[in-house]
Amino acid sequence: MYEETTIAAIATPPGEGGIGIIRISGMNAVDVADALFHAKKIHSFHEAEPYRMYFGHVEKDGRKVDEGLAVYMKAPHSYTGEDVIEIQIHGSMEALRETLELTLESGAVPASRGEFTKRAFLNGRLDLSQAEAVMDIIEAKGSAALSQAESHLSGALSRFVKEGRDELTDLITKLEVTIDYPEEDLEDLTNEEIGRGLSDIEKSLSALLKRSEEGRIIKDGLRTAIVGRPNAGKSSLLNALLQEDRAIVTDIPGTTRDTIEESIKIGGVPLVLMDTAGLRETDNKVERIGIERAKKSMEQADLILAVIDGSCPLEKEDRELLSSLKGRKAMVILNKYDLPQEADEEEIRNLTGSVPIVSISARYGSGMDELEEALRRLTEHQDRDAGRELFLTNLRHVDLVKKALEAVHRAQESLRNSMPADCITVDLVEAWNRMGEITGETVDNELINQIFERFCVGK
Ligand SMILES: Nc1nc2c(ncn2[C@@H]2O[C@H](COP(=O)(O)OP(=O)(O)OP(=O)(O)O)[C@@H](O)[C@H]2O)c(=O)[nH]1
Ligand SMILES: [Mg+2]
Repeated sequence: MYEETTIAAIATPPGEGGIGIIRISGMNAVDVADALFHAKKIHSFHEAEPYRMYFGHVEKDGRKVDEGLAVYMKAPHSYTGEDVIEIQIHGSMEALRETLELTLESGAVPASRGEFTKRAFLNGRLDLSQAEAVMDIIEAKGSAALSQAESHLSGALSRFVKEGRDELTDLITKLEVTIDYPEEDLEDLTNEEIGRGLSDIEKSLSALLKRSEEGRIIKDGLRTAIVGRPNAGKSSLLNALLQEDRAIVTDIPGTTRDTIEESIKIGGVPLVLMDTAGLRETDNKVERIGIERAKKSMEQADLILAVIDGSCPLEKEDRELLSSLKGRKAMVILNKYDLPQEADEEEIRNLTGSVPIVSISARYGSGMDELEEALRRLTEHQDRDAGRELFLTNLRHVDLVKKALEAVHRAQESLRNSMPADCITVDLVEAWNRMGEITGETVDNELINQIFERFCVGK
């Protein structure tokens, strides 16, 4: 067991709720709980049957604080791997605070952020990538992100890392043999095998990185910029998608100045919608800054919704915008469909290529179902793949896989140039170490602390 202290925290979020949970973990969890929770059927949790709920009450100086249930999870078969007791009382901040105070008076210390999960990691209950997945589950913003985090928690990423490292170990061992017995034929044979092995590892790491871009999107949301000329109806579109009056809509061109961000979900995919200032030439300083921001949002966007006022002929700014959509994930939204249409659809098609076009009336809400359907089609593979394939959703992991891949590339280069075996080995060991950092097999304490500081208290 790694720690001698017993920690306690309120595990449920602050605020009022039906139930609130106090979590206690450590060598003295049972004694701490005994000092404050009086179970009806037993005198002490030392007598308790593990994993069974006991009804009772929390008592402070002979006064009943609240009644509730408590469960004892015996080491090592608990979340942290230590003795854990969870006390469920009513979700009253006052009752929870008093109960937590009692645990501290009985010898527990307040848990720091993520300390329960950190103990689980240090006691070998979870590897580092699984511990991080716990955080990702808590923070998941959509069903795709959740299913990916669940798959990391159940060890999909750990298995990928283990297989990769096993293959690397295998290659390193083969190379060691050629170093020890440098007969020529042995080396030729081994080089061919090493080449194949390296290429397999290279392929699987590159494929994982490619999918990781998708991973970021399902986790943080598809950054979706709503852009177009002033008065095209961008803010009206935002409001229609959100089904609330979020952005100011007026008939004065140049109403929106600052970029407004709001999240919605289409299918299982979260979108971060950015309503932006209308694109035009202007002398107004504030508006100009807004337009700069609009352009920046557009550059950074994963998806562009180009709003065109269908009731007027296309203007210079429309044409510029439409031509910039080629090769990007985008959609043209012909707005004001309730008015006679003047914009030339044929020209729009010529300017944009294969970008889908949807006609709507943002003001009256017609065509919104078709728009949502089109958005779903654009984003559906993001949702579909999420359940099946392994993604990286964590930047730390992406960075480590990149570094491992670079090391593999260097090893391939050395092999091509017939460098001595130990030159290749150095890079393979580097790749092996980097992969190990994902699961926490080769990391230092400081990094571990940094990772767990991102957690919430009580987890
Ligand atoms: N008839 C009609 N009018 C619309 C429609 N959508 C928006 N409008 C009107 O067009 C005007 C401009 O709408 P906004 O949503 O503010 O346009 P915007 O693109 O955000 O404009 P800026 O913020 O100035 O860039 C308002 O008077 C809206 O009521 C529509 O579908 N039909
Ligand atoms: Mg606006």
